[in-house]
Amino acid sequence: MKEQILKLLRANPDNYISGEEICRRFDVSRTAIWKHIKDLQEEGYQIDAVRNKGYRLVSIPDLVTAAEILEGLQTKRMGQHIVHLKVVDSTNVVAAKLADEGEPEGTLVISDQQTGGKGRRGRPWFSPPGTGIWMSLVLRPQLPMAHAPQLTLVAAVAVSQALTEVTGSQAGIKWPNDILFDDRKCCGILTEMNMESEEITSVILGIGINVNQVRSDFPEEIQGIATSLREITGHPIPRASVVQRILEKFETLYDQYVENGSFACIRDQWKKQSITLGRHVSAATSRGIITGVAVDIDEMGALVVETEQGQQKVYSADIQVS
Ligand code: BTX
Repeated sequence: MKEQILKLLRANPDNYISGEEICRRFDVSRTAIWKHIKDLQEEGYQIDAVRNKGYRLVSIPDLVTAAEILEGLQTKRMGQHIVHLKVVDSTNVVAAKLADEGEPEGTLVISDQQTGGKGRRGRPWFSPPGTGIWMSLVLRPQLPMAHAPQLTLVAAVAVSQALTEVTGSQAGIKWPNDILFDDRKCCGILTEMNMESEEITSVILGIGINVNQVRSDFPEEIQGIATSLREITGHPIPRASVVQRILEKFETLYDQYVENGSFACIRDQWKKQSITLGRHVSAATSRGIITGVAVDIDEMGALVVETEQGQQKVYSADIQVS
C-alpha cells in the first residue's frame, strides 16, 4: 500500500492528491493513509501535507530501496525481485543463502551498509552507510565450471559502460575485477560460485561502488587509491539510477554471453573498456610473479602478457599496472 501511494504521488509531482481520493482509490481509511505518509516521510521523502488540499511529493531521497530501483527499471529478470536491507555483514553471504533456498536468477540483494564487506582473497571491502552501492545478484548460468570467472569480466564491461554513461567520464577496467577512473578504484567485483557434483548451481555476483563519498570519507589506508562517482562528476548522484543502468547493461551482456557460451562475443567490448592492455603489468599468480606488457585477452578471459621469455597467459591473479 505504501508503495502504491508513493507511485501515485510520484506520478503527480505538480498536484496535491486529496486524502479522500487516496481513500477511494485504494479503499483504505484516512488514518491508514496518514500512517503510510508518515512512514514515507521518515524514510526521507519530503511530502507536503496541506489541509483541504492533500499530499504532494516534493523531493525524493537517495535510497536504494526496491521502490526506488524498480521505478522505471527496464529489465526482464535482473533486479525484478529485490531484497533491501539497512545493514548486513555481506550482501554476497545473504544472496548465497537465498540462492541455496531456491531464489531465481536475477534476485538482487542490496544494503545501505555492510559490516563485513569482502573483497577477493579475504580482503575487506569498505562499505559505509548511505553513500555507496553494495549489491549482489543471484545468477544461475548453464555454463561449464571453468567459464565462471568470465562472469566477472562480463560484469566489468557492464559496470564500466554504465559508469561511463552516468558520469560522462571514461571508466576503465583493470583486469580482472576493478573499475577505475584515472587509475583510482571506484568499484570492485567479487564473483563466488556454488556447485554440486561438478555443476554450477548458482553464481553470486557482488558489486561494490563508491558513489557519494568525498575523499575524507575513505579510511586512510585507501585514500590514495580510491575514488567515488561524486569525486569524478563533482556532484552527488542518486544511487538507484546507477543500479538501474548497471542491471540493464548487465542483463543484455549476460544474455548474449550465456547464449553464445563464450566470452569471445564480449571480448571486443571488454577491450574497448580496458585500461590494462598496452600497459606494463606485474601479476602475482600461483606460479609466481609474471611481469611484462599486457597485450591481449584471450577467448577464455585470460590476460596475455608479453614477457622477456615470450607470451604467457594469466588466468587468475592480482595485478599491478604501471
Ligand atoms: P579486491 O580484493 O580486488 O579489493 C579489495 C581491496 O580494495 C582492499 O584490500 C582495499 O585495498 C581496497 N578497498 C577496500 N574497500 C574499498 C572501497 N570502498 N573502494 C576502493 N577500494 C577499496 C574487490 O576486491 C571486490 C569487492 C566486492 C565488494 C562487493 S560489495 C557487495 C558484495 N558483498 C561483498 O561482501 N562484497 C561484494
